[in-house]
Formats: sequence, C-alpha cells, structure tokens
Amino acid sequence: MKINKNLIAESNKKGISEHNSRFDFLSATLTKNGHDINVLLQKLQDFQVAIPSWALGAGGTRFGRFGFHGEPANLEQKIDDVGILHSLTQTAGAISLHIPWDVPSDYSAIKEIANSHNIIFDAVNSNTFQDQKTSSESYRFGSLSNTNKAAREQAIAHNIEVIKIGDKLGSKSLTVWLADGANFPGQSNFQHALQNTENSLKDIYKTLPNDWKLFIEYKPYEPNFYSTVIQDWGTSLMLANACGDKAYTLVDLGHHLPNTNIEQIVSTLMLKGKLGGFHFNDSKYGDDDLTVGSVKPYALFLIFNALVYGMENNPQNPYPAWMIDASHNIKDPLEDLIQSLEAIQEAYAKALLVDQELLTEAQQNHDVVKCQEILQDAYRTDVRPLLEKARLNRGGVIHPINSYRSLKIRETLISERGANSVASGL
Ligand SMILES: [Mn+2]
Repeated sequence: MKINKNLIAESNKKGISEHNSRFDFLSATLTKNGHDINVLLQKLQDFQVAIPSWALGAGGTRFGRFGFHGEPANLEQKIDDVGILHSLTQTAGAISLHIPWDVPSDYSAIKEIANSHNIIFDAVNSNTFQDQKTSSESYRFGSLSNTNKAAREQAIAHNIEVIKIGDKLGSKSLTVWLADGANFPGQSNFQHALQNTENSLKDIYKTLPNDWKLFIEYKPYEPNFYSTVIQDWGTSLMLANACGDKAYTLVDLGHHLPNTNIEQIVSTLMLKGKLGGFHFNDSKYGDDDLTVGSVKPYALFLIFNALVYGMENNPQNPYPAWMIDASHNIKDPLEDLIQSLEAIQEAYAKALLVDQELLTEAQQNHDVVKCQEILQDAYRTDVRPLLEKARLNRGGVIHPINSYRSLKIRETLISERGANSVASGL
C-alpha cells in the first residue's frame, strides 16, 4: 500500500482551519518571546528517526505473543510499512535492519522500494543473542565474550557479514548489543569476559569501512540477570575508546536501572564526543519497550534538553543516529510508532524552546528557582501546532493517527496481506 498526495490532501481538508488558528496563536506567542519560527520548523522537519524492522509486527513477552492482523511478512512489506509511517508523519525517513531476520535476496530491488518511499538504510543490527539453525557454535554462554574461542570467532564473523550486507544497502553504521553475561554468581570470570569482548570488538572494528561507525550498546540486566558484560555507559565508553575513533556508545532509554539520570549520561558522552546512537522507548520498571513518552514525558524532555545543548555546543560529537527501539504487544504497531514519533518531536520541539543563554545566566547566578522556571516554561508550551506545521511543510498530514484511521490503512493491509500474516523474525 502506498499513500499518494491526493489522499494526504484529502485527509488534511478537515483539520486545516483549526490547525491554522492554533498555529497562528502559537507562532505569534513564540515570536513575541524571541523565537524564529522558521528556524524551529526547519529543525523539526530535518529531524528523522529510524524505524527498526522488528517493530513493525506485534512483539511479545516470554509468556507469549498476540499477533496483529496484516503484519508485514517479509522485508519488502516492512519497508512499505515504514513508507506509510513516513508519508503520514514525515519523520520516519529511515529503516534499521536486523540481521539475519532481514537479509535481502535482491539488493537492487530492496533499494528501489526504499527509494520509492524516500527511506534510507540506517544502522544495521547484528544478532548473537539467539542460535541460528545453520550455526555450528551456540551462544548459550555468550558470543563475543564466550570462553570458547570457536563461538567468539563465529560471532565476530557474523558481525563482519552484517557490515557487508549493510554496506551493499548504503548503511553507515553497525550496532552491537550483546546479551552476554551471567545468570549466577561465580558463573563467569568478569575480567576474562570483558577482555574477550574487547578483543572481539577490535577484530570487528578492524573490518569497518572508513566512513562507518560502530555503536556499542549497554544494558544492566536481561536476558542475563546476575551480570551483563557491557552493563553500563562507562563500560561501553571504555570499549569504544579501546576500539578507536569510529566507535561510539549507544544509549537506549530502557537500558538503565530505574531513576538513572540519563540526561547526565548524554551530556558526559557528548562532551567526550562519544554519543553515537540513541534508542527511544519508555518504561516504568526496566527495558519495558513502551511507547515513547507514554510514562515519563518530562524525563524525555530533560534528556532532549541535554541532546539539544550537545548538538549546539559539542562539534566534537557527530550527529547522533536516532532510532525507536520499542515493542508493541497490544497496540497496532503502526499506531504505536506514530505516537512514539509524535512524542519524540514534541520533546525535541520543547527542548528547542529552552532559552539556553538565560539558563546559563541563571545557573551562574545560582538562581535555582529561575533555572526550573526556564525549563518548565518550555515544557508547558503546547508545541503540537508547530509539529503539525512541520509535517504539512514536508507534505505530511496534520493528525497522523486520525488520518491512519480515516484512510483505513490497517484494513487495507489486512486485505492485501491477510489477517494471519506474521512478521518475519518474530
Ligand atoms: Mn536498543
């Protein structure tokens, strides 16, 4: 299914006059407060978030999975789904592939489909957290950290293969997330596990093309519950530094213990020029992978405030690769992703409204009350008309969820693909 310009225009007819009056009011208020509306709009229009190929079908828990009708059954259909998201929101201009779930059979055909949707290939993701039918070694006791050299070599070779696949598609980065760790005290020698991981990452890094980046993700627990080898940002940063200039830390919002100050982590990494990638989701307890902004929108805003500060003040840090990393257990995955994209843009827009000069002045004067006022004044602004305008300017819709429903997109996908199609890899 493809959404053409006529459908978009038709869909926008209903809400346009209300949008105009809401936008005019916000635009006048922000202009009066010294903001340049066109600069804000351009930044929002340029902000694109990659959609991971595994988020387009229903996820599941270790207890089971409730499928969603009309799921994309192959890579072509997954790219089509991101195309739908991008047509409506104009914010999802990239797809992040998971290997081996999404290995293309015909590269030029796949590139053509993506091109027709104006979608590029973002970071490729390797998988050493489950065994493949064809593999000779098992990852039951780890991959890059495994005490068994043959298992480590298999995991290294897989990552190198993923780089080659990504290179053929135009990807420029590899994300490594390791499930390696231990379930019980005494099971693993921490030092050996870390040293093996460092050596393995260096072997992968050696094969990285010059214009590529390596993103090293961390996570404190799960699927191993006593320890993980790359448990936190400090360990990830150490490994990235050991590899070299093209290696970076990747922050996933759900990969922290409850109440961790993620905005401070972001600031530290950007100061050191080492924040490479960023995975959005939300959580109440752990790596819950819930819709972005559904539980802690103010925390997301504070993180974006640190990101915006870093993007404006840290030329030593490359522009981060943004991706949603969530799982959709009960919602329509496409509706869930639309809500996440909206929450990301909203937090970004609000962070752009923070008067950084005024904040610095208040910080230097130790005016703690004023500091809080500046942040919360930005946070309390209803920026949704700004998001609507940014979407309209790029050819998207005013209200993505409303349009998704009124255009009967899920119904069309079900009639095209069948009610029982299951997303590959899940
Ligand atoms: Mn992640």
